[in-house]
Amino acid sequence: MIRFRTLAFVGALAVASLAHAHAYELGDLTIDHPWSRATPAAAPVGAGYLVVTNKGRTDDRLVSAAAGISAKVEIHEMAIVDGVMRMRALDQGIVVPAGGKVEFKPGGYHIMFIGLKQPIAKDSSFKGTLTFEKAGTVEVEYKVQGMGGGAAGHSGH
Ligand SMILES: [Cu+2]
Repeated sequence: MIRFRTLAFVGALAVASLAHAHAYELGDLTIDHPWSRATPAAAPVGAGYLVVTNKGRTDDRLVSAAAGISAKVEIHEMAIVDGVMRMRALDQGIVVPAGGKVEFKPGGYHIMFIGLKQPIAKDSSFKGTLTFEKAGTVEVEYKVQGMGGGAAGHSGH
């Protein structure tokens, strides 16, 4: 019986992780698993992460992002400048190379939500859009995970 219960548990985990994975197709682009982190009550900013894969033969470019949860949304990069981790807005967006991908992840590229209208709550989700130079605009849903390491990197704001 113990073996049976273990199998049932593993099965439930597999279903849960499938439900958690989500992806969006837009022309030659795939946008994988947009997610965000819960923020403390008074936090002015939050960040979004995802992976964009380009199956096409021409480069594309993420030119802008938007979301209803904040006054402003920017595309940011984290980099070490003079030994200090800083972030900067990428006004030209980010190229998604043909046959390649761009990962937005903690400590690297991220979508920055500036001027949050409400805290980003754990286990919730919110909608946003991503606009690419060639492929156009796609609506995505960011799934919110709990607070955790890496969030401190946003103290630079
Ligand atoms: Cu940022």
